[in-house]
Amino acid sequence: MSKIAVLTDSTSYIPKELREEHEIAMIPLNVVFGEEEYKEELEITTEQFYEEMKTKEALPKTSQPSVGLFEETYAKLAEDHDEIIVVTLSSGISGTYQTAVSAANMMDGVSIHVFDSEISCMPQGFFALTAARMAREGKPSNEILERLNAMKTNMRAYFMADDLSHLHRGGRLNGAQLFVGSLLQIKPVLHFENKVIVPFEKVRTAKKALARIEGLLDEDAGDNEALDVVVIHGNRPEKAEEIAADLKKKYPAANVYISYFGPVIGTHLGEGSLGIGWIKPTV
Ligand code: MYR
Repeated sequence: MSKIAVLTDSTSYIPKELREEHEIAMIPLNVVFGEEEYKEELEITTEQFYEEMKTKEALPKTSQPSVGLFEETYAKLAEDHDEIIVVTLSSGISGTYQTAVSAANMMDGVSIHVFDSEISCMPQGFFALTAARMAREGKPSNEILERLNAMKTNMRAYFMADDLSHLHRGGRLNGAQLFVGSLLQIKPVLHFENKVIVPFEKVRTAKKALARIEGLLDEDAGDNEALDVVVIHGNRPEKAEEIAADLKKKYPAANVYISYFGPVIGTHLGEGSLGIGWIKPTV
């Protein structure tokens, strides 16, 4: 039986204990303040990042892992695995997927499958967790990849940024011409379409945006309560706890997780952002 490792990039923000429990390897993206580059999770924590964002003059930037770091990580995993499944954030918002593929093409003696999650954050993590569970059950890589592809149909994530200018500045907001002149006054509900971020609906206040996202979850959940749901926050742990507690009451059979927008995604969404992601069981 082929031994399969699962590797994901840091932007899946799977809480550390859960990631370690499932033996998912992680490769970090970088956040850059002026001349200083930090590997997120390893060299800068999420708390430190939001603190620095408030105090540093230069706004942060982000960068993908280098080909060299991918090669090193693959080589290490290849010491005790025959195959590697790599789950990356959407290729529409980062070059990470392409770099993972280029590095994979340079490796011999290990079979590497790079999967573009077409999303990011903990919804990306749901793909990695499924791959890890199936690998542990001894499923072959083709079956795992088939399941991951099927999951894409059922994956949903809606989010909002408290200050849209970060997304705009980083060039990751498509369809923003709809909002020219009012970027700071509106709180549109955002989502991924064809791998990129687009506004889903124009909403004026954060309260209405959150209510709309919860409404979308409600419509989609129907009677099917066995969902995996995640509340994702940009340095708003209390608010996330409050939303998660409400969701647990509403959907008692659901697995409700709390995750966060870490440094790299926080650079593009800014502090105060909120999102909810979910996936229905996929057969
Ligand atoms: C890079 O420099 O390669 C990383 C670029 C990351 C762009 C992030 C844009 C915001 C993504 C929001 C995801 C929300 C998912 C629920």
